[in-house]
Amino acid sequence: MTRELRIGAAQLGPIGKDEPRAVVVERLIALLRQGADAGCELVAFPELALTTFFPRWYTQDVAGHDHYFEKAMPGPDTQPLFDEAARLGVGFSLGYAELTEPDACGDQHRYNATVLVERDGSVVGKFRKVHIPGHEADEPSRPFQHLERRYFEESPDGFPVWRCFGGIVGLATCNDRRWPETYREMGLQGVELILIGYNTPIHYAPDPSQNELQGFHNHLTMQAGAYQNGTWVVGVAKGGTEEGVESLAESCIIAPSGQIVAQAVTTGDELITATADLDWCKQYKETLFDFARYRRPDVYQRITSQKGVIEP
Ligand code: ING
Repeated sequence: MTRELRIGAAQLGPIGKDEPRAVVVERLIALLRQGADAGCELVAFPELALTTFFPRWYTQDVAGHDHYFEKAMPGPDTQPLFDEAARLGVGFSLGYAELTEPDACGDQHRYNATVLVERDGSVVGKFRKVHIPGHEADEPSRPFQHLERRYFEESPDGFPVWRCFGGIVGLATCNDRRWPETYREMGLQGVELILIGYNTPIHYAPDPSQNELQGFHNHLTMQAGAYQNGTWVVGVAKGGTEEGVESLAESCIIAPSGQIVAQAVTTGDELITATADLDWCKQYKETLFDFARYRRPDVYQRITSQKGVIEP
């Protein structure tokens, strides 16, 4: 008996800077219902799925974007999504901007977070984005900014994985997908399904030659991560032209073989689905990528101990 999990990737089109959360949540619920109709048990939503991608704008005060942050998850605006998910018996992952309660020092922290919710509406866990791209200071000469490093702290937590939905599930966010460590950190924990939301502008100001390769790099990184760790990977976009910024769509579901088994064909709200055979993971984890048998951390450490290039 194989462990099959019906999964969905709920791609979102643009969210306007003044779009009320209630309107966005209705869009999310519509996609969740489509997932339920398609037999999905788990639906992944994108990074920062409740609001526009606000790090594209500079504010003098870091708190200037706090109205885009959630102080609780679920909170009043998102409770309807949790309630409908429980009614439908469909779990989900949801990216959002997290503003924490003041800590012992009275400091509040801001993270680019994702919550994982089981089919009964209970919170399984929360992930905070590890690799924060972009820049910290105002760069008004850019056609649009990427100030994630001004508005989000880097996660102190690393990459947890959870036993849920009949397998081992992990989370990552956007720029995390470009770093091989992301997948291997979870691969070493036996992950079988990684859910990754992203907001990726096509134009990359530091090197515009990458613009035309955004779609290639998007799939390249996730397909490699899936194959090299024997895991399913779901990449789900907020795409389309949002507040004048063209962002990559091309959401996809990738098998442990690295093959794309489902891909979005629009740049708007679109659900794609697949039946993930979680036991397919073993065909890679117990052969080519049997870490215990073939991986060599003892050697890797020795190379780094040489401290750089060996000169003639
Ligand atoms: N966005 C982008 C990402 O890593 C980026 C940042 C844009 C990197 C374009 C390279 C090119 O997909 C987020 N939100 O991390």
